[in-house]
Amino acid sequence: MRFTIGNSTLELIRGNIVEQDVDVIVNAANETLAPGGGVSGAIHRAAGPELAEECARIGGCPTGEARITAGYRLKARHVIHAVGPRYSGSPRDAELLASAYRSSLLLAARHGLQSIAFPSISTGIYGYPLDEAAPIALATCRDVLQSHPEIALVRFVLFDEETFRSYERAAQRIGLAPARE
Ligand code: AR6
Repeated sequence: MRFTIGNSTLELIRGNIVEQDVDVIVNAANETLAPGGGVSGAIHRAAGPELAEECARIGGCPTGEARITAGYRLKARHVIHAVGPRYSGSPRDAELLASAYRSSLLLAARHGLQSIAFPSISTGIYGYPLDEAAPIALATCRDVLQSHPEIALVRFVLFDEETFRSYERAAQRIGLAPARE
């Protein structure tokens, strides 16, 4: 599914983020930036050990922020490591989740990167309920794209059918405009 936001496109697909041929893929990282399980494990395995070495040199990233590295053996030239919140049920969760997406997009814009692929941050091991996380993810991207038209493409790469459907419903709920084919 594709949506138009100003001059940019926001896309929802089912798939594996490590295979994406975009300028930058986003990793759902933790504060230490050490490779973990989930999407982070998959990205680190595909990129090779140099990725963990560069992450170790950076030395960590607070929740709600993001850091950029090279992509090594990935098709993507860069990886942005975004740290989403562990779900706690407090109102701060939503702020931190939005901040993880916003920080990633602003970092991409600052580096002149025009296409970016996101996983569904925090909705796996970090336990964020999908139907709460999806509208926050999409609305935050819509808001940033409105002031950063130089980012041409934001693609959400959703691993399983349940996640994909939740993002589809969220896109409808927040009223994203379907792209004309
Ligand atoms: N491509 C796209 N999405 C994927 C892939 C993939 N290859 N593999 C898993 N997902 P999670 P979190 C989906 O747990 O909740 C790590 O250990 C997955 O189905 O990877 O932010 C980190 O180091 C889910 O929808 O990230 C942290 O410690 C989504 O990606 C912690 O987990 C996110 O699930 C972060 O937890």
